Amino acid sequence: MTMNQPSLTERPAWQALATHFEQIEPLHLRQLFADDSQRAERLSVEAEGIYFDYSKHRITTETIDLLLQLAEECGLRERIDALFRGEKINITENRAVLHVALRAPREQAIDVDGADVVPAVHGVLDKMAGFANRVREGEWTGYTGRRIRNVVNIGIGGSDLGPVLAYEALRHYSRRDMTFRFVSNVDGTDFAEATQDLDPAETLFIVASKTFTTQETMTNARSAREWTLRTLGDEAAVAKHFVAVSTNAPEVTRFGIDPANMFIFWDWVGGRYSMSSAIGLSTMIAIGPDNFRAMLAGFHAMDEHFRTAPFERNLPVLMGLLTVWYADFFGAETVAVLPYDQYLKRFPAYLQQLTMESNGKSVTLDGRRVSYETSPIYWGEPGTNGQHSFYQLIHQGTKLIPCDFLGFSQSLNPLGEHHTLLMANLFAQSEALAFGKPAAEVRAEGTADWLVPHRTFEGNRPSTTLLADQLTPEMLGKLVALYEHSVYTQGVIWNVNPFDQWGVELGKVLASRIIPELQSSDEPELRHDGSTNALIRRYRERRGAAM
Ligand code: G6Q
Repeated sequence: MTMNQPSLTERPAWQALATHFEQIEPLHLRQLFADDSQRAERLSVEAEGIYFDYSKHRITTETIDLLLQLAEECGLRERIDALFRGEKINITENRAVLHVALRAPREQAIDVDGADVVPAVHGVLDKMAGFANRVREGEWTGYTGRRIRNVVNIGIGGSDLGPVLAYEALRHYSRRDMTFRFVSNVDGTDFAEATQDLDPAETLFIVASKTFTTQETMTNARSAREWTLRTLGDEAAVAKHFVAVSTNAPEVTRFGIDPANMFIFWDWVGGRYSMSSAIGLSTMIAIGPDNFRAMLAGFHAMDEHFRTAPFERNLPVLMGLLTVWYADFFGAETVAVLPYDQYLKRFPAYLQQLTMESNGKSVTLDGRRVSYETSPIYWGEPGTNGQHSFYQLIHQGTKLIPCDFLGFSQSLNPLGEHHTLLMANLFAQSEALAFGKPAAEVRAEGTADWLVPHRTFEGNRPSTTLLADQLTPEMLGKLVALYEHSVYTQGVIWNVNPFDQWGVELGKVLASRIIPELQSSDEPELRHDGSTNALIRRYRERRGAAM
């Protein structure tokens, strides 16, 4: 299915796009809108409660037709079906990729190696719900009988960023009488600051790790156990204050966590695709099982949209293809994600892992070096803060940065005119980026000639606007699934494997070699390069130095 495909750049649609780009590149969005009074209607879609306006992109309907043709030539339809059928599309790890099964309704059947996985998914969800309710209602108590008031999720990467995003995004729906913290960094500061004001007798740790061998997570988990036992004294306290989310039962037991308090998931759930699995346990405790299920329903609705909607009205497909258009034809190196909602402040960080760990690849599925650009760099901050910081570069810098603006018609915290001002800023920014302010207009305002170039806005800077009614749990699920499937679409076009991450291995191996060199009391024999040797020596010399 994926092996020995023709190179992407040899495909007819790719070559047609290359020629077409020459015609599009000089066109200005001002002209494109002036020429077509229906452009906004023509180049916007509404699906699953999201109004997706892509009219402020440097495209025509012909661009979209060619991109859709490219998707067909790359077999996107077949590859989507392969994903949903549970085929082992993660070929370098010989695994199925079935995050969509995590949010499948009870009555659906999805087979992996001949067995339907949906009953097991719902079994875990039910177990999570039972546990979350007991904690929320104060029935699950700590070792001394006090109720749990603090939940600390210990995990990193995919076992951290999803829970953090979901907690922050859905804080409005969360238990306000409980404290939720997230520890990920092996830097002791992370653990120390997260726990310094917490009472161990009222604190539950969720150790979230698919492998249960991740150095950072296990180091933090051991420190958490010491921190707990320092106050509570008895090893038996561990069973009341620690639960695990993992695929590795033997390691969980070895750590001392009661297997009855382990919430499982499966090897067909990739870390960065795991926020709808048991990795979401902290989210479920925070927002409650009903809200969690509403979030899963949102994920599922977008999964179904991706699976069934015709490509020309398919949000993840359009989003993915536009990303390819800018990365490969305009040479845009980044995408800015700009949520006009404070609750989505961690969405850019979440998307950085989802997009860049997935498609930050330079080798095709059949092992050839790509001859085109793959994943752009994703970055961003919530509006309007970004406006007073880096937007200058987006408006007047030398780089082309396609932007995703996200906003909601209704605020969860209506407060005077705040929401009107917030949304006015969103609409103004995409308008300013697209249409700019020509020199003639600046001059006509009486600006001195020498100042005109400085105050001119070229415009023609592309953006998508995603507008929904309200940030509900369901909508969060839809938004995350939208980006997940957009990433898959990109991966299919680029013919890379979005589901492995070999690029994180080398650093781990080298760190494990360096650890004993830093620990050793004798001067170790260093066999690194000159720079690394000198850094290690200096660290060893200076770490004990008086301040
Ligand atoms: C995600 C990656 C990675 C992973 C972490 C944590 O797709 O695989 O970010 O989630 O390395 O791994 P564990 O859950 O096994 O601790």
